[in-house]
Amino acid sequence: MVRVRGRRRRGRKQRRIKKGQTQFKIPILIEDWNFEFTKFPLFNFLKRDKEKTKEGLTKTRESFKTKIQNLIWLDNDITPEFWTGLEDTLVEADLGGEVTMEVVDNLRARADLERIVSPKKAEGILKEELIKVLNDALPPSPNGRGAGGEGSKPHVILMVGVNGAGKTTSIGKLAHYLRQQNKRVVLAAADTFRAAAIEQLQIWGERVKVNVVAHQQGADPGAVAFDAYQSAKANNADVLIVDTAGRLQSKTNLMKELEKISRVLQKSDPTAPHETLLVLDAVTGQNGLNQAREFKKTVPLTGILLAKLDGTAKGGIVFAIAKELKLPIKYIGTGEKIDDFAEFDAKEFVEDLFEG
Ligand SMILES: Nc1nc2c(ncn2[C@@H]2O[C@H](COP(=O)(O)OP(=O)(O)OP(=O)(O)O)[C@@H](O)[C@H]2O)c(=O)[nH]1
Ligand SMILES: [Mg+2]
Repeated sequence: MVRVRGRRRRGRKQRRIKKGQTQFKIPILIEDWNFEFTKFPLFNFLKRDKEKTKEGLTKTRESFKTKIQNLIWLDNDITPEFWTGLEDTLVEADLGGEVTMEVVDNLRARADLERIVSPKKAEGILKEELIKVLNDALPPSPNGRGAGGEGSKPHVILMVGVNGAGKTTSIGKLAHYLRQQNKRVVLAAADTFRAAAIEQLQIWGERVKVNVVAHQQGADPGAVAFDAYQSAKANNADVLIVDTAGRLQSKTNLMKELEKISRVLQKSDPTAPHETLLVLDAVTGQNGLNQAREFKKTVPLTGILLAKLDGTAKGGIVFAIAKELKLPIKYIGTGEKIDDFAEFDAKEFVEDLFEG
């Protein structure tokens, strides 16, 4: 039995699913998919999007920029202190030892070659080198199309990650983001484990006006994903996003459950899921990177969604993630609100660290 959420608002009492309660499969009638699009001319939305991202990076920028600026105004000439100060700043921003060494070595080599003696001029090259780290590490990933998923409809995105990383919230924000681009979205409440997880996703569904396919708590997540796919297909949806329960990378049985969800989806579309995004909590810094390493060993990840970048001054973790994991950072979360979300752009990210 399946429970399908429409855009109609229902009372809390009605929304709650009690154990053993019968739920009926409701054919989805999707009117008003594009209801609010005219309110958001694309240009305004992109502009607002950029401002929001910049705002979300305030903590990292303030710490990073102040230190860089102090170095730059330290002296008229590049001195040995400049190089050690730069190294410390990059390490403190959580870029990691490997990235820091690469950036500083390249910058030194270029400063020698191009006879750059002033720290102010070195700033421009530093930006270029930082962008290069991201671009070199990240394979180009066309928006919304993962490997093997060319043209698949619905395009299926599986969200995975440890408990509390920000999966469900990010799904809500991503659904909103896609809706603004006239995409039809369906959500699958395949976290049937945590109490109130289904309801949390349904609340997001109502907020962003997309349908949520859910069973009851304790149900098989694979079965939810299967039904959600059928529903998305029947309604000609562009994107299906599957929420999953938080799990530790070390729990083999839970990791196997993710494989099962994928296998079940493949019954409907052998190329699904087209994207498997690991949601990482930026606040956990280098620890998050360890988690990601382990996840990557057992789940075929296609990209990273880095949530809670607003909550840390160590946004430099972006560079360490890119370098180490060699996975595209597809999206970033910069707050708890519906539009605290953006597609990741290497150049803009680096500019945001220096500007403002
Ligand atoms: N500041 C901030 N908070 C966030 C962001 N994304 C998520 N959160 C908060 O992080 C907490 C956990 O978010 P969830 O979306 O429930 O995380 P989850 O990964 O689905 O958690 P489980 O389902 O329990 O594994 C919530 O309080 C969210 O509001 C973000 O980008 N910035
Ligand atoms: Mg969740």
